[in-house]
Amino acid sequence: MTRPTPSSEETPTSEGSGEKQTDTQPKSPVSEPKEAEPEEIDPEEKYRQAGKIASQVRDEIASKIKIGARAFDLCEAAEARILELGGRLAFPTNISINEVAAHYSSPENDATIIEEGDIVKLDLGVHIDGYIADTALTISFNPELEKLVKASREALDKALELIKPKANSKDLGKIIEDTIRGYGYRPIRDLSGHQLDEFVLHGPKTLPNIAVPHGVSLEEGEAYALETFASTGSGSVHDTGQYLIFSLQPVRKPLRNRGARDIVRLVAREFKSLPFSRRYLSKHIPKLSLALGLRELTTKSVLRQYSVLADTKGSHVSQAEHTFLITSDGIEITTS
Ligand SMILES: [Co+2]
Repeated sequence: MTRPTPSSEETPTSEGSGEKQTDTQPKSPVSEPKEAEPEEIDPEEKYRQAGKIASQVRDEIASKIKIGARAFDLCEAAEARILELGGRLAFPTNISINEVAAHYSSPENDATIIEEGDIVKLDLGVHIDGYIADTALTISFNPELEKLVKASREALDKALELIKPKANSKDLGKIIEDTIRGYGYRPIRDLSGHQLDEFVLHGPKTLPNIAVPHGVSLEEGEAYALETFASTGSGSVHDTGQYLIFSLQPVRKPLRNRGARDIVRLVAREFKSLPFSRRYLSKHIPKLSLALGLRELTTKSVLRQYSVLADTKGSHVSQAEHTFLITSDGIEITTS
């Protein structure tokens, strides 16, 4: 799941960006190498387990993305399978079609069906005890868009080849942009890959899709999701004003609606600060309470809402994404 770049941010690179919320979330200290209890599995191994489940589910669901398939069924199937394999949801499964680049996760009673000519992005997330795997692929039902699918995939592969301790995000952005432009498309400049941390999906360091003047250094021991977006449109996304994904913010406010209090209790228990879908809530909260509760919580900024993001109408967007760890001698891709 991508990190939108706040419009005030000139270079999508550093801490101190507009997205303060993620910085203030409580971070548990990463486990010290001191005498850990023998039962305790180290974070790297949890990243690996999450990655294994995420890649398996991604590939299984990819084979179910067909003309006539319902977006709702694909989201539900992916999430059920993640849980069945022993993972938890790091964010709701996204099925974003055509000019929609990101953050579309079917609402309850979604009638969206995959049609001939569509280009479909599947983006899913798994965590094991807060250690996240985030991966995406694109399937095209339009032969003319095969090249677009290849462009984001090749950009991702080339950028991954540059990863090692001290790699700079500006070099990644440059090779992503050059590769996608080489195919005659535009990279989406306001979407970025992102650092991962325990129960933190969008960490402070970002990985831009474009060349930027100043980057950040990637360090050994860090985890990232690198995602590339190629577009036949403007290369920029806008908020469509549709909100299907939310996350709980670290604020406490008095709440008037019972639905609002129920939502907070459920989400704090099941997702902590990780994103969740409206579809999930609809299974546990009655319709009217859900509508009133969501309204109060978003108005009071207790919930952050992620708008569905789209490029220009009629354009097409492809995406590719892997999660990786930076090791002493390079990279370990957890979702390959
Ligand atoms: Co992501």
